[in-house]
Amino acid sequence: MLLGLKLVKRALVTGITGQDGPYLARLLLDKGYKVYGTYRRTSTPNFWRLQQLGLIRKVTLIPADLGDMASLLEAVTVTNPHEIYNLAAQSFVGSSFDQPLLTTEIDGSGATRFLEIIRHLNTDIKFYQASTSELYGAVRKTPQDENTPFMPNSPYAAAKLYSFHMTRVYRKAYGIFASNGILFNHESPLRGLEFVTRKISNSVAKIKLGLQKEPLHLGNLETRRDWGYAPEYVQAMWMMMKKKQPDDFVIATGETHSVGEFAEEAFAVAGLNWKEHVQADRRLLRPLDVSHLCGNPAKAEQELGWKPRVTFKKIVDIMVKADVERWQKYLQGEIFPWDAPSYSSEIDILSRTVSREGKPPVPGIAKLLRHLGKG
Ligand code: NAP
Ligand code: F7E
Repeated sequence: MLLGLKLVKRALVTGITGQDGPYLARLLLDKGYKVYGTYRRTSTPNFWRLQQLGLIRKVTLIPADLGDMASLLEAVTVTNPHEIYNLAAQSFVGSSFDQPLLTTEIDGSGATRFLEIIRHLNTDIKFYQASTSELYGAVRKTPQDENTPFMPNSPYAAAKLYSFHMTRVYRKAYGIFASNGILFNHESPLRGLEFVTRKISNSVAKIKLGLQKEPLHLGNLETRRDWGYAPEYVQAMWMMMKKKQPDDFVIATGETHSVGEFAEEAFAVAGLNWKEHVQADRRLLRPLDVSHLCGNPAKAEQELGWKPRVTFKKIVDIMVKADVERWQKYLQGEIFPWDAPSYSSEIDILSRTVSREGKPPVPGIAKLLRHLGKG
């Protein structure tokens, strides 16, 4: 407080168009922050998530690319933030095998660009780095915590290992408030369609509604992940920035499930047997994968007071119901912000099924919605 005026905190969130960015922006707005978010210039704008959460007019958007130092310097200078949340990344592990150098440039060097800007411009700016459970890679110990050795198994993880250490190095060397959140997989209806959970929930919805006849092709069904709920995980990011001292924290649920179990549960939510609809496809296997992740969030519980509440079954339920609802709205001719129309895999269905009369063209939809508690 200064002369009775409350200081409005300013946060700069990179990657505001991704899954986590809008949830974090919503949380920060609720806490009274002025929120700036960076986005990349693309030929087709990608603001559906911000629109879906009703945030597009509440945040100030700044064009910037993590590969372009000038744009980052401009973003920090113009916004003069108290806190930077660096969420932007080429975050799809599969693509990192196809684009290892781009991934290194963005996910590795991107953080260093910000840290250098902070070092030269204003060392009071707090920095959050989106680190990841992928760092554990060829896991040495289960469950994984802040002391478990890292052994990356992908170009993505190797790039994130560099940014993890640079965040730590700038903290130690220059006294910058720079923290790593080592977040395990976290999901939501805003997850990108290429990630396995959303790929499954979207297919379950289409199969249930009769929009997809062919089986769902998946790669490694045995691989295990510790899946949490994204809106809760962004709270942990903010809590890390509130600490007196910067530090690194594992954010996880402590529960682990296989991809097969996720699929089984997701089909069950729609009253379907996954064995009848899922086909293992060797072409979807990665050159190298991470087989077993399970995090220990004890430090976050003790030092941040953060605890996961939404776990596996509930997350699957939320995601399947959200996708069923979207397809159903679409079938009824509603227009709403959504990602499916931008994906080549969905285009055939979209052009086949437009309901001009505003009636569900798929029989049995009312029954399904009752089953899901939506009708
Ligand atoms: P996401 O949905 O893939 O979003 C990534 C964001 O980064 C998007 O806004 C994307 O913009 C932006 N971006 C990509 N390349 C960029 C570039 N060159 N310059 C500027 N922006 C760029 O990822 P997320 O799930 O929200 O994850 C947020 C962060 O946490 C990422 O760093 C990810 O690696 C990390 N992480 C995620 C998880 C998880 O389970 N979700 C777990 C651990 C760590 P466009 O919309 O234009 O593509
Ligand atoms: O894969 C297997 C796949 O792509 C999970 C990112 O947010 O979390 C995410 O990375 C597992 C892998 O996420 C398919 O091989 C099987 O073992 O959903 P995913 P990810 O690779 O765990 C971490 C924490 C991040 O930091 C990342 O940014 O599922 N899997 N079949 C499949 N995966 C995909 N995508 N598609 C399949 O058909």
